[in-house]
Amino acid sequence: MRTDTYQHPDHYLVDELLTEEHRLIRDSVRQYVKKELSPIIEDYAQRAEFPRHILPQLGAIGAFGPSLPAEYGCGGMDQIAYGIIMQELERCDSGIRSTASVQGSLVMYPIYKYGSEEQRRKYLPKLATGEWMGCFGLTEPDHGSNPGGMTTHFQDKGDHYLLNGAKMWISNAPFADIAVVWAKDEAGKIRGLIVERGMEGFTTPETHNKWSLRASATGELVFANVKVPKENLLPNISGLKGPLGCLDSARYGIAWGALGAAMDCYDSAKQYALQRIQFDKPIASFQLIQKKLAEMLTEITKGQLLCWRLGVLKNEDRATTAQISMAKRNSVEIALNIAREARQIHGGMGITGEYPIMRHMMNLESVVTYEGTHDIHLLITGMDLTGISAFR
Ligand code: TGC
Ligand code: FAD
Repeated sequence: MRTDTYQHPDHYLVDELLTEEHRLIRDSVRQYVKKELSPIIEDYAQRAEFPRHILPQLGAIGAFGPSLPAEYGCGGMDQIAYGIIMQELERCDSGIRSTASVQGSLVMYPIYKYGSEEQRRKYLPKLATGEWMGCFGLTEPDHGSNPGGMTTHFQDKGDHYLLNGAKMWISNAPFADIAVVWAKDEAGKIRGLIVERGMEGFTTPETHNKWSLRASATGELVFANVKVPKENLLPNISGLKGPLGCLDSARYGIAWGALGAAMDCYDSAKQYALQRIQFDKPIASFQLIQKKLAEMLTEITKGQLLCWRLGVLKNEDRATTAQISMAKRNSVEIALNIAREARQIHGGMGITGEYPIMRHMMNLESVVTYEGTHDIHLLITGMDLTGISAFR
């Protein structure tokens, strides 16, 4: 069992940009992670198992839908608080952050934003505590980067909808109580439906043999003539902008979160370099090791400032999709680079579960692909600056 000796890097005193409330939230989540998650995460990842017992704990610390309104049992916090919580969770493991960001940004957010008042009251309070868990079904086997091509569809059968199709790579699917599913109606319009576990014809087979996000449960959603009650349609949205709007929120959380993984790798590498003796000296005394650490900290610092500024813009409702894309892409890229450099600093020990490095590195290989791949985010930025879409 690993003792968590993490020390947060803050070279530019970014903490001073946070409010007292932000710092309190950060400290309480960090304390929770150190006490409850860090000691167990490596074992769960090695066993490729999601620690389900932590779900009520994540609910209790406010990790599910923290920036949604308190009247639905949610945190009522601002966007920076949301980012900080995702960062502290991903500092432990991207899979834990994944569970929380899917629940908050991809399940609770669309129910809040696009749902009816009855749907909000029925689902949000239970999702906020973790009593119910949700998943988000957008990606299909043949439609990943291009979700608009989806073939999952439903027909209006008078008193219900009949849903057919399949979704793939769905985080939380194997244990989710509900799924927010994006499917085409008879006119080919994309709509959102809330599908509940237990509905006949709805199954969620688990995806096995992952080398990445091993402590997160991933699965398929299969719909074989599922009768979905009409009141389960999200009434206030139609078109691809529905799911893409949710992605803006989740990608924002990942921008903060991936930096958490980067900071954990950096901190572990720094501590290791100061203790590890070679040629009768700590390896931290060699210029090549210092170069690695200095470059890591420089990228982390730039990332911290980018995320903080994006949080301010998001609080003011001014953050654009392209700004969010840039931050998600940047954070994951630097986190992957930092994980690789940190692995080298740890030498052979870096490949073992004694240190968190390889787990972060493998996790980040999913993070760089989901919520829009690295190249899709580059193209979103390219489209924003040229006005020309290069997707097709
Ligand atoms: P395009 O024609 O550009 O847009 C279609 C409509 O959507 C609007 N729109 C947005 N609205 C809100 N937020 C956004 N971010 C939006 N982006 C676009 C757009 O204005 C348009 O509206 P309207 O009214 O004109 O219809 O769409 P496109 O088909 O060309 O695709 C654009 C592209 C490639 C950027 C988009 O499809 C995309 O982002 N692809 C990546 C797919 C993706 O990110 N999938 C993620 C699946 S969920 C996931 O991975 C969860 S992992 C979670 C975890 O475990 O943490
Ligand atoms: P593809 O779209 O087939 O892309 C393959 C390659 O082609 C990529 O490098 C891509 O950048 C490139 N490419 C594609 N189009 C273009 C283009 N126009 N120009 C240049 N290059 C292009 N989805 C959900 O809906 N819900 C979830 O909860 C969820 N969780 C996930 C969890 C995990 C662990 C993983 C791995 C994925 C998850 N996803 C989820 C799916 C994820 O969003 C998709 O994997 C991602 O959008 C990419 O789709 P794809 O895998 O089909 O790759």
